[in-house]
Amino acid sequence: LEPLYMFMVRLRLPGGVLTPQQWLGLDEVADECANHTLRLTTRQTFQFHGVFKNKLRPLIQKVNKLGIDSRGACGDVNRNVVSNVNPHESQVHAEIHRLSAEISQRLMWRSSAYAEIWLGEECVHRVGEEEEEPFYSYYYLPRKFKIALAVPPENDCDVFANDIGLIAIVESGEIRGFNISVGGGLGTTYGEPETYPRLGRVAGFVPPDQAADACEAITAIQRDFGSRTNRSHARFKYTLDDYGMDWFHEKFAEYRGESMEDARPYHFDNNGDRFGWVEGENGNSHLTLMIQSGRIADFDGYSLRTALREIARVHIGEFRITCNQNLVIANVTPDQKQRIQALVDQYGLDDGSRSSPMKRNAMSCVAFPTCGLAMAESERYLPELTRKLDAMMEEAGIADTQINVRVTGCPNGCARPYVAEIGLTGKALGKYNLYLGGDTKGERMNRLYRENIDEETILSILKPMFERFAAEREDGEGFGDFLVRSGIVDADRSPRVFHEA
Ligand code: SRM
Ligand code: SF4
Repeated sequence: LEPLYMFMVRLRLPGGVLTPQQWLGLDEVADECANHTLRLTTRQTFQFHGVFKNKLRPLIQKVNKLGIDSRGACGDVNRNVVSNVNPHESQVHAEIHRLSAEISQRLMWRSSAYAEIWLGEECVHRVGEEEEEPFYSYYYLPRKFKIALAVPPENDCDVFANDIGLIAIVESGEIRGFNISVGGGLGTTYGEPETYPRLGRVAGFVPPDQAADACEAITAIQRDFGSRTNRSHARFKYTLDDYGMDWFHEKFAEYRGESMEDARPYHFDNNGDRFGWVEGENGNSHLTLMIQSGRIADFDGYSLRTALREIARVHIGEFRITCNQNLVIANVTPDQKQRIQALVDQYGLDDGSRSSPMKRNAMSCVAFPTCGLAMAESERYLPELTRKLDAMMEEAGIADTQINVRVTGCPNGCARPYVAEIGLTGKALGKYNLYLGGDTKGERMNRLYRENIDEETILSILKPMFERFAAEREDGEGFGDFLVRSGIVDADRSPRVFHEA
């Protein structure tokens, strides 16, 4: 008798865009093959949880029929390419989405094993016959690899948390090219100070038609020089810190055949989402809904999954998943807007007006019960934590301030806690490390403030900080910026001090 194996399946969805028909198909898959929920991830795609072994093939086959796959969603390859949702600038977004798909395709492995194993297609290779894998060869990458595209002033994809970040330089509504940041990555291991989160650094600029080639060249540098002997040192961030940026520039010129140009000026405002309706330049409207922790289910008294299914049945535009685990009902024509709004009202969906700015921007990773690496609760803890923080912020008179809170169940950083103003990472059941002092733009990391503390201690640390912030903040100043300016949190962010409380 075989144990009852259960799996998580993650899809590839470059740029996080899907049609209402695809939504309805995935919604059915959640019932037929998984645990009746859909989970939006911090990398703009879906995860299915509770997939029993005998449902794996049917799931992948059904998803494949919808024109979606799970290729490269996990493994030592380039992962789901994420991008800014930015639907109001439709021309720029269309180009960004096209490029996300192109990069994803360019860095995709070619093996026919996927089709053979999961889709039941015939084996096209005989034993002993080599399959051609032009980019990855037989050794793939030393570790996972991540690429993001941002359109300033919005940094909703946390571009600097990625191995490669493309920052669009837009002039007169046209993309003139991309600044390229390299070496972002957040995972770290407790007790191993040689592992650390790191934000990507801007290395230069490339014209738009060279962006995909540049990504391929950079990924190839990591393929050839990333550590193959120490897995916890195998991300690109460590390769860059080992060899240095001058070396990187030399290698880039060698692999690409030409150097990068100097980086162009850009400015980020925020790494959150804009909630509610916005009108796009094409006259259509876009509605961003808050989906707590990205979990789509029919909860007690809140039929979120049913509501989104109803919307998908009438919607003729598309859905866009944000990197903050939220959902955009995009390209709603003027005559459809009322119909969609009626469903939002009927089901009490949160268009941002039903939650505080802190709560609607908060993120958590999955953690228990499905993540095998979790040390503490995260998704199941977030509602309670945000309720308590809301009450404290209300008391301090700062309820309408957006404070960026992110929780994870372990130090791997799946909800990007190290780029939050308040970051919690699980240490043990009910215990977290508290990180403070990130900004609201995804441009500055926080750093460890207190280690291994329970909720009571976390709240007792934050309460006087909220009060001081309320009394002393400057006009428009964020909580993280205040903590740094007032000296409560040190400004040094070098890897050397990151783990020091
Ligand atoms: Fe992650 C591993 C969930 C985004 C860093 N991540 C995992 C696994 C697969 C656990 C495992 O290996 O057994 C988690 C599955 C939990 C579950 O039960 O579903 C998991 N990661 C997630 C998601 C679903 C979090 C979420 O709540 O949305 C995100 C899925 C993204 C996607 O669609 O592809 C997710 N993971 C991230 C991010 C954020 C990002 O990419 O923007 C990071 C930090 C950025 C980075 O990569 O540096 C991240 N996940 C990790 C790491 C640490 C990597 C490292 O360099 O040390 C691991 C562990 C590992 O790879 O060994 C990990
Ligand atoms: Fe699991 Fe840790 Fe990622 Fe949370 S941060 S999903 S606990 S690996």
